[in-house]
Amino acid sequence: MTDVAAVKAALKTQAIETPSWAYGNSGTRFKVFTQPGVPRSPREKLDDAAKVHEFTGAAPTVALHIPWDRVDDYAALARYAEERGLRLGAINSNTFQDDDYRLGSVCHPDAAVRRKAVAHLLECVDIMDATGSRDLKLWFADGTNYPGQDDIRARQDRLAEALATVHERLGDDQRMLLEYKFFEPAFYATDVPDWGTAYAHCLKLGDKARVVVDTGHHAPGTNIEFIVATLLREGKLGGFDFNSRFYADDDLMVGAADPFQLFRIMYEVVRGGGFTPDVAFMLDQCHNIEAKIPAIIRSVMNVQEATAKALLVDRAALASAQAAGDVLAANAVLMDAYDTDVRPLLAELREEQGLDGDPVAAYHRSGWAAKTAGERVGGAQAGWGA
Ligand code: AOS
Ligand code: ZN
Ligand code: ZN
Repeated sequence: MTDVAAVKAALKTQAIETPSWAYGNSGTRFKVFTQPGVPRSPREKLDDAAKVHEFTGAAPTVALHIPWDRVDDYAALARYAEERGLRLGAINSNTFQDDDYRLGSVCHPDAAVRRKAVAHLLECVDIMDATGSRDLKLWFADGTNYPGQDDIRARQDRLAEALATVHERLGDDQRMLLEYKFFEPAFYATDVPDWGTAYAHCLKLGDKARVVVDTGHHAPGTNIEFIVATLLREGKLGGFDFNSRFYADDDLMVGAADPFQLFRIMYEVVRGGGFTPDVAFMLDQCHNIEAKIPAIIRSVMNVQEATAKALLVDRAALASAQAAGDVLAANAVLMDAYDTDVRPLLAELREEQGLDGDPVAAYHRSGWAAKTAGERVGGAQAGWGA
């Protein structure tokens, strides 16, 4: 038996961070599609994010990307967010867009390029000071395309040195989240390809360094929930970049490709005591062909649904089936939770919070899409191609 009131109370505390870049135009390397009403500035991205929060009640923070969200006054941007009921979330660095980074950034063989990359990361921490953000999210495009191109071990040494400099600069309440990705844009050897490499660096760095799991950054068939369980056990799970993949780093809506995988991940989060603000639930998605705000609302709802199912797992029944070695009964307990239709429970929960039970329908009724399509001309590209 599970306590539905406790499940609801837990769900009310869940916060899902939306990424500023998901509000902008995006595409693949073949074509960036423009959509009407797309934000032209960081402030307009926040206006859209405020709509997602208004209708879901579960998306109070927005991740920024530097330089895509560069402004003169970050404290003023934070105040702008606050006026809309939002806070600025993780600061995402960019050490992949300059010509200088052809052979890497913090792992580059040239010390001058490494200095430039580290200076950018330190600038991101300055921005965190101004915005009040807790997390610096680090994803490095560094790697090599050909065997022998550079020394794999020397690149790890350079990475460790850069990370240590940034870790040293972090304030008491700040953290760095190191993201891994098994390939792309480097095709032979990526410098942070997997959770083990990220974990090894974070372990050496210290308590402010955590691993972030982007659900789209694994080889097909990888058991992501096992990684989540392991990182939680070691106290090193910093958070998630949620999205879905069919093939590579597809950045589709979380829970769209494999809602069962998302449930299994959320179950390990709940089981491992990770359902706390220490583990950041962030989206890292691009909406190339679908309407962006409804897609982001849908994504928030998908995370909520997977979480609700994970919270509904009858842990006592599962433990006794496991202890009895009853394989089928144990599996059935998990599947019973997964097969529960939690949509009525979530609609009820939203209504208790004074929200519409159906956030997508409420958004469509709000007229925001038509209003912005009329007012915003020449929407900005997210800055992200693929
Ligand atoms: C890249 O593949 C990573 O997923 C990054 O987390 C992210 O998409 C990028 O840094 C945008 O900020
Ligand atoms: Zn990511
Ligand atoms: Zn990615």
